[in-house]
Amino acid sequence: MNVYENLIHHQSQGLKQLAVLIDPDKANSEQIKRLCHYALQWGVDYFFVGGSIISKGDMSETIATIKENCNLPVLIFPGNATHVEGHADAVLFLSLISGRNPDLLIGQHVLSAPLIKEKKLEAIPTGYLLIDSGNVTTVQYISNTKPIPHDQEDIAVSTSIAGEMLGLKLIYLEAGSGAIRPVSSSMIKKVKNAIDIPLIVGGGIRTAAKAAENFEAGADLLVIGNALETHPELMMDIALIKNKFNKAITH
Ligand code: 1GP
Repeated sequence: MNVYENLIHHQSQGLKQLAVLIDPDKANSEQIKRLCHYALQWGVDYFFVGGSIISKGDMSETIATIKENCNLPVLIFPGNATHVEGHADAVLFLSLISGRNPDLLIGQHVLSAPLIKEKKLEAIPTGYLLIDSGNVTTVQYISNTKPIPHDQEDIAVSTSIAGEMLGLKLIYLEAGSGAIRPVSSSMIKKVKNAIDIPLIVGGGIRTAAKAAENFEAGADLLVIGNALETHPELMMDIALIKNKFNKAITH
């Protein structure tokens, strides 16, 4: 089963999933090892690797360290075409559909597609929606796009439907790494009700209560990054929430 088939398999049964995001600029190998250990212990489903800017870190080293320490699927979460690397299990082939920057709608894709094909990397076409979070996040600044206002749920819904109609296979509602205000439950609920493809939510999730609220609202997969850099043990609390949801479905 490839990564997308696994996502669909879980979504079709109403099972929730959890991804840990590692920013190669921020995590050293000791931290990655610790995250891998916790992830295996508590039942994380995927590692995402990436960030808007990677300056001092190394994508391939980060992926190699994860692979040495656990067998979880690693998905590249690219900021641009230079972040694509052959040793991952899949790449989120992101179209920033909330924005109107052609480079992030098709430009970087043209640059990275031949390498993805050559490396036989699984590309998962993903509609990426940046939602305003109360502060200017790195992704907002670097992408040079305007986020969808936090309370403009209809725009998020229309954009997600359009993404699905264009053939994208996932919708990712993103408040931005370290967001002060995460995506609202109400927006998650409305988007979830409008699409059939799996829904990823991330940005600024730093408590188990918020994770529970997001799963309840309809997120199929949550992505947690920033908060684990300082509190890796939070992974356990959030994984327990996920396991509780999934147990309720399988029992
Ligand atoms: C960012 O959605 C991810 O792209 C995760 O955000 O780092 O705030 O958890 P955090």
